[in-house]
Amino acid sequence: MKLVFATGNPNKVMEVNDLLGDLFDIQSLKDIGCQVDIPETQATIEGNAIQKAQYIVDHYAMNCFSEDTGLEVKALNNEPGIYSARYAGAAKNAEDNMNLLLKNLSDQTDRSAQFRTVVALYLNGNMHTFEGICKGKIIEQKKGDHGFGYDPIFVPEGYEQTFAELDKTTKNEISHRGKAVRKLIAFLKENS
Ligand code: ITT
Repeated sequence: MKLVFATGNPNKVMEVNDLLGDLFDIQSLKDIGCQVDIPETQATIEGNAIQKAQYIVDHYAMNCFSEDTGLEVKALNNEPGIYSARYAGAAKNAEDNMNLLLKNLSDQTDRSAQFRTVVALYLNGNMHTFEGICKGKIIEQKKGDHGFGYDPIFVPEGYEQTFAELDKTTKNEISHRGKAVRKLIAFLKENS
């Protein structure tokens, strides 16, 4: 089955491709000639995921999926949340985002946080969503060089290492994205 993955983030593509393997024929935005930075203007992670998939439906009329992810930090009222990519500004710079988060958390003792992913799948006329959550905490200094985004400052529950220190197989086993994508795969296997 042919499915477009509506993301401009190559790190997401790598992680999701590792999970999907050869099960489906995944097309990138580039493959379908879409060079737009798809708008994300909704107030929730779920709303943004649906908006990205709906964009492909409206402009290309193809089955597709997208995902939106936010880092929700308890002591910061669940921020950066929907602003995770552009927390420190429109440049979407991961180092700047982490530095700002560490600064905003510097006087907080509760450093608990979670990543939340919502995958939105548009399949044959219907939209479906799948959620994955990974709980953990924000540490005080960056560690590791795997992964992307906030991985160097996030330690998942039950582990001592950050996502950026863990190998990609372990991250996919326990991560927000891994959990949401495994629900997507189960649904697709039953419905295609
Ligand atoms: P698309 O919207 O094109 O898919 P994006 O990078 O803009 O790509 P999001 O809107 O979902 O993606 O932004 C989420 C941001 O949160 C992302 O840019 C990273 O900075 C961060 N993020 C997402 N998943 C992450 C992960 O697994 N580990 C660390 N940081 C992550």
